[in-house]
Amino acid sequence: MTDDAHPPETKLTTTKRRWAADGKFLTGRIVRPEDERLPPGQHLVKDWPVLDLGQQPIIRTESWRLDITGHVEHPLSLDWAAFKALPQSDRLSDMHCVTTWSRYDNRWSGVLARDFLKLVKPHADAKHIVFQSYDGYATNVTMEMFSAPDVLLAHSWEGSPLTREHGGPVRIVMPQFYFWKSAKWVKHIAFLDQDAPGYWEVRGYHNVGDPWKEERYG
Ligand SMILES: Nc1nc2c(c(=O)[nH]1)N[C@H]1C(S)=C(S)[C@@H](COP(=O)(O)O)O[C@H]1N2
Ligand SMILES: [Mo]
Repeated sequence: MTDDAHPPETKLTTTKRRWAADGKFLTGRIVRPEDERLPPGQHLVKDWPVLDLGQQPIIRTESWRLDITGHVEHPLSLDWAAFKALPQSDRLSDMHCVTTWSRYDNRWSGVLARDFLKLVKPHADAKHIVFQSYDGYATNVTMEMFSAPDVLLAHSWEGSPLTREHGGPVRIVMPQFYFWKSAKWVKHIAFLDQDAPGYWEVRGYHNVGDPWKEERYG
């Protein structure tokens, strides 16, 4: 699928657009108590739900590529061996989905965004980033969001390779934001000097998505 493909509407995408239009799940409780781990309006799950546009692309590591373009000193096209040769790290973090489930203590392995940034060397004007995925999905973040110490380009979860349904071979993990910012099946990272809202951001979701501020819809 190409970057400008338009993923089809499904029952789930239609429902989520309606929830965004209606402001569903908003509690108005956006002051964070110091010892609170669960963001407002969220509930804890032990299993790990699968959410996507209904198409789970099959990408073998042999044909996988990750392209880095835009305002960077070192544009790259990484193959699997090159990606696995980058510095590897682990991070433990919680995930929060805008549909109200949260899951604690997920151990991710992969390349830290901070190490990745040292490699590509973004220009000073690269304040925005868009992740594009093999299923036609896209989501936008700022350089500041991506530079957080817990952000990864993850290839494993709990010590095993990410399954296809959860975005393998490689997905983004941005634990401080609702998980629609954590692009599964990532294939292209574009560094931009202006914002470019992604799939959900143009369909009623918030542009930032901080769960502690209930930034569900925008
Ligand atoms: N490529 C791609 N990434 C995606 C999505 C998608 O549809 N396509 N859905 C997002 C949403 S809305 C959520 S909640 C999480 C879900 O990740 P999971 O299926 O591993 O739980 O993936 C995010 N990343
Ligand atoms: Mo989501």
